[in-house]
Amino acid sequence: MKRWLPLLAMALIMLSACGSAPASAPAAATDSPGGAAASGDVDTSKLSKELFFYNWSDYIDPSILADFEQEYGVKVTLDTYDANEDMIAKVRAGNSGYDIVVPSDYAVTTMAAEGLIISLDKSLLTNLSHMSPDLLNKYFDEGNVYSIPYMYGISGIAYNQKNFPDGVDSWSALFDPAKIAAYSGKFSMLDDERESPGAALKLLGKSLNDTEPADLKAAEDLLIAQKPFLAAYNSSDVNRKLASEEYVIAHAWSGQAIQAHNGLGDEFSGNPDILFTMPKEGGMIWMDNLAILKDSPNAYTAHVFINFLMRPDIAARNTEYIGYLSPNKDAVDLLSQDIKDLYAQGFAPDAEMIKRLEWAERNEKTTAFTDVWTVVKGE
Ligand code: N2P
Repeated sequence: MKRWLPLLAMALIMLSACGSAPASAPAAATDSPGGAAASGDVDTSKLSKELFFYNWSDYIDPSILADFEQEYGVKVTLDTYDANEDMIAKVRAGNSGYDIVVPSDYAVTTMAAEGLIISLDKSLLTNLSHMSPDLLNKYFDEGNVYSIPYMYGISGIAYNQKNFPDGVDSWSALFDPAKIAAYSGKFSMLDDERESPGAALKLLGKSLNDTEPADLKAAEDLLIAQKPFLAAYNSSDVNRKLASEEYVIAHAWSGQAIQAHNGLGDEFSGNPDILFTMPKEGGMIWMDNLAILKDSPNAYTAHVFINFLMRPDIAARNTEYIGYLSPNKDAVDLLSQDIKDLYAQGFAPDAEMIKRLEWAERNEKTTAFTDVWTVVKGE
């Protein structure tokens, strides 16, 4: 188990070797001798009273917002979403009132191309030096011009080991009518136009970025055949429904599975029978990133908040709470043995698993996923 961290580091280096520019030197700390001592280099006179954070659900330890308020006197209002497309639609409409959003990799590309997010002021992001170089400069935002890694994770299958004593090893556990008939109404798929079509494409032995019409049609057919057996498309409380045993198996994000296993703060208690696996056909790896909106009224304060989230003690506490993976190397050093053990049990990729993982890309053809999803959801 102690071998997990070096393996993961090695795997990430392998991943970054294909497709990423070399990491740039971390931003130097700003030199401001006259800066307010209590809060590092922060000019407290420039802070707003409030900050509006639009983040995925169950994706931050609430005590961190309280700590930021206590330290800087800024009240953070949190609203949540469960899909990149929902968040982007709200922001695109204008005047969302939000300062900070958390797009995944391919969604950073979309938002930057549409001018929805600003170039970050790196002189305010002194804690960039704590980030893992292999997780900066990724294909979706080379140079991290628009975004800073928040958390990363993988999309696989969470299941209750009481119902699956021999484990689960294939996406067929969620698609094969001969299997899913036995747990009809007790399983869910992620409510996400890239995730669920992506899982169907993996079962077909294809790339989750495949936009060949015949392959997309085959994926669509699999999803339509699955639909009568599903309890729901669910990205929002699959963690709770696995923990309560309303579901016996589900397509889930790795952190949702850890939350189902461990519980989530005061929100709900965990169920140690919930385990997580990456099917042999492979699946998605992704990273969610902090970005500041073009129409953010509080951009200075938003930078201060992002820098706060990169403080290793804060990032480590957040990671322990939500169970995803931290792109902050100095936070990883602070993690408990308990969470490292879960990572080693399959809730995080090791060098072997990483070979089966793919990142979602955005290009002129990937709008086809919206069409597939519209058809499937409309059935
Ligand atoms: C947390 C959402 C994880 C984000 N509920 C998946 N990209």
